[in-house]
Amino acid sequence: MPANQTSVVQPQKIYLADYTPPTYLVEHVDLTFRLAPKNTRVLARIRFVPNPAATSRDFFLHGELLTLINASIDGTPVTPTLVEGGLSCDVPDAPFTWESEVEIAPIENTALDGLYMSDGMYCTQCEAEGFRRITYYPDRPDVMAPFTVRIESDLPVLLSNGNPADRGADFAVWHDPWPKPSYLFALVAGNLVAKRGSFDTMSGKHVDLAVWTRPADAAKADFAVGALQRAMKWDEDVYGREYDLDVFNIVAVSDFNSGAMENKGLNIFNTAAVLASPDTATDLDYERVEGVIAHEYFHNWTGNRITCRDWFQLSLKEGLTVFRDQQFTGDLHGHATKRIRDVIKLRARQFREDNGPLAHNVRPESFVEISNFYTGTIYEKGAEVIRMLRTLVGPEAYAKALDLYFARHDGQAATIEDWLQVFVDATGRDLTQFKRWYSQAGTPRVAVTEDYTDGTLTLTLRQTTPPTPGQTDKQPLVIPVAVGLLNPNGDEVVPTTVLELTGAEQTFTFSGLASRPVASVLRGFSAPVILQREQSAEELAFLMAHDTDSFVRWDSGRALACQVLVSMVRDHAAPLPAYLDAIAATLADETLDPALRAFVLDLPSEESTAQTLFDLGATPEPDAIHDAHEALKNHLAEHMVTLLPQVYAACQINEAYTPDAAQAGKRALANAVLNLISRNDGGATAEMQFTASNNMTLSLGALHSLLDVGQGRAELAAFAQRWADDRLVIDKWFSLQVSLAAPRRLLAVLTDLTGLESFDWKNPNRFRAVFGAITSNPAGFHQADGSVYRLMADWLIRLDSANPWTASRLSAAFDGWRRYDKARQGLMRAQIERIAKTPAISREMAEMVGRMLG
Ligand code: 0A1
Ligand code: ZN
Repeated sequence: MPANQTSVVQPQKIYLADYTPPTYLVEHVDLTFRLAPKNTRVLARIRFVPNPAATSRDFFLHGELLTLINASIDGTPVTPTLVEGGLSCDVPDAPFTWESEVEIAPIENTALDGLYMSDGMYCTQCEAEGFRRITYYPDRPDVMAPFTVRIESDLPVLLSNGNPADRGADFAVWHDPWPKPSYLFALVAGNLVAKRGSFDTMSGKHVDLAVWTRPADAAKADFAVGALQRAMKWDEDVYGREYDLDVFNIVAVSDFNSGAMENKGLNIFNTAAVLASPDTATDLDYERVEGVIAHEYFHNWTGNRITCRDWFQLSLKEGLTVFRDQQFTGDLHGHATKRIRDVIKLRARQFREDNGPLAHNVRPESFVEISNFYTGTIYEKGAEVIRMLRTLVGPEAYAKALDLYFARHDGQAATIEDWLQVFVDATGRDLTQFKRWYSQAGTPRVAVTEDYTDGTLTLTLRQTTPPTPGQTDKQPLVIPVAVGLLNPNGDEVVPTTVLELTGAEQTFTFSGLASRPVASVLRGFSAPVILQREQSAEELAFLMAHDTDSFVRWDSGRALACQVLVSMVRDHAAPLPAYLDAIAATLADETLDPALRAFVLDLPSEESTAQTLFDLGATPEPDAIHDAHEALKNHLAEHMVTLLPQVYAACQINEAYTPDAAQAGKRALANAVLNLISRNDGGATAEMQFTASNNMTLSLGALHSLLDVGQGRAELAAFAQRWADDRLVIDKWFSLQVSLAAPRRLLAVLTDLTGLESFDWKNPNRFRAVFGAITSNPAGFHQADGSVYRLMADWLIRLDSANPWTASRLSAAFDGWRRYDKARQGLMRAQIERIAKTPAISREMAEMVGRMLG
């Protein structure tokens, strides 16, 4: 190792290849909770039976941060051996009943993992390995059992999984008949109110629905009830999946590490992912709330009834459930906008991950902490893999394979192999090569070249995947490339055709053409790849104007914007007139959906321009990139000075607010146009919009535009005052100031914001509002003196001591460190190493920084 490198000790890894079946299975679990903030008692009575498939009879129960009070086997007290991470004990080689009593302190649980408290309410988060902080148990997903839970507390609302079984003045009993792994266990106790609804299933079963909130949030829960009903209906109509309990409860909690959790019959949600009202939530928030509710509900079949054998299979439930929620949102609100939004997210989150030190397989082969693998790769790339599978086999065969999956694996803990096998059995297709998508990391590049001779177009596709950590040798994948051809007059001559690229290089021909066509490639973003294609500005503008595929129309605009930005940064060139004209033409086209026109105005992020430059062999210079983006927006504003106010006027809405796609599209366009108008009028229109707005979409859009042009101080203050009691809105206030701070002011802004009393850093939403927003201000983050790196590292270290889950995911902000100049690399590396060497850093954080340095 070179002298200037420091070694960082990596914590112990576990490997997929080391999987062994559980030694004992569980027939039934009985839990009693005597709730108290500092000393909750948990009594467990667990019926174990030897697993015939096991290779040993060693008995080990996971347990962390538990004080064992007593334990017995079949009524006889035992003294187990306590070891790090759990206990072992001599047990019979026959069925037996284990009983234990432990004490835990939910009020001290700042990690929000296991049983914890939020606003005086008890709640749980057990995925992936939180149940072991509640009681001793084989806390692994392939141990499934029915649970009976008794909660003793004088709090008014006491909830757990399954159906209500008994209720007294100070206790409640719940029974969940469906065998489940411990990660799906949940308990809630608090002073909550319910918005109620109901759903009659396709076989006529009545289900009571409730969304539980703090009393102050009651008015924001109506939308969630409707969203849940829509999700339940859709899963019956499209996947034939029916709900299987008498009740379905959702609880909103302010302190939550993630978006939401699919616990059986008792979903627990971050308030941000479930509450919505027109004056506090944006259109995007509404879409997200509906999507997350659907996602968690869909897990009831893809995750709960069929769960994962081990955590390496995480994408089995997550990739599939994301794909299902994407289909749902597309069906309800339009596939064109949904697809574009999903691709923007995939490229920002997953492509970035795949291109850096944190790249990993959709099915990882080793990890230290599974909590570090709730990633864009497991979720979004996992969903893309399923989308490709559906494209390759077709919708009917996909439906047949899914029916087989549910029939064959209901009640089981399954693997990726099981998943692929149902496709093999339903279609007869060989998926050996396709399976590489699960075992090969990195984003494939697909280079496209074309040749036209005598009425025949030959497309040559060549695939390569760059090396990723620990994986230098990449094999060709099966890549479905959807292609269509247009005549020079804009008519489609060859409709969408899916080319199957399986070799490193392949050619495809289209003959009988009357003239040289324009090829529209990767329609609908048919595979998660980076297209490498030399295209003239004219051709891109042509596709923007004429393609029948809305994704390619939009993406051609993106590709053109990328070219323009790169030449502005590298050559200080003025933006191509062809680009400005194409944008103006799209914006003026009233036949186009306003939502799609809004997307066309949305420039690639500064982060993505940095990656593009890096891919071209240049060292990205964050300030220059920021200046180019600003300059391009100014050029666009100037170029469309008369058009912008016309479009703005045309998308004003006079009816009452609804979050539906038609209204949301108009507001998105109004806000996008306003952003450019502000560059021409110094923010005058935005001030008016801010004052007149009666919904959060337009208020926030106006504030965004004002901050973008260095205005908005008074509006920010008014906003803070008006929403002082609404944490979710104040999160937006924090976020906006960080993401839109002038780069040189970011350090001061962060120092001010983190000094406020309202900066409750232990609340994950508030911490994320500030430090999660930094990545959308790259020129601010990459200040040449390294001051923002240092501040960020200070706060990550601080948060890590309280909440490793949230801290370690936000540490990924440093993952692009090798892309920058030597000075910045050194500064970032120094901070990553400082985190790594901090005494008592969590295993989660140690793994993340270790991988980033590795
Ligand atoms: N299964 C959940 C995601 C989730 C994972 C971990 C958590 O712990 C902090 C919470 C939620 C989902 O996919 O929605
Ligand atoms: Zn999920």
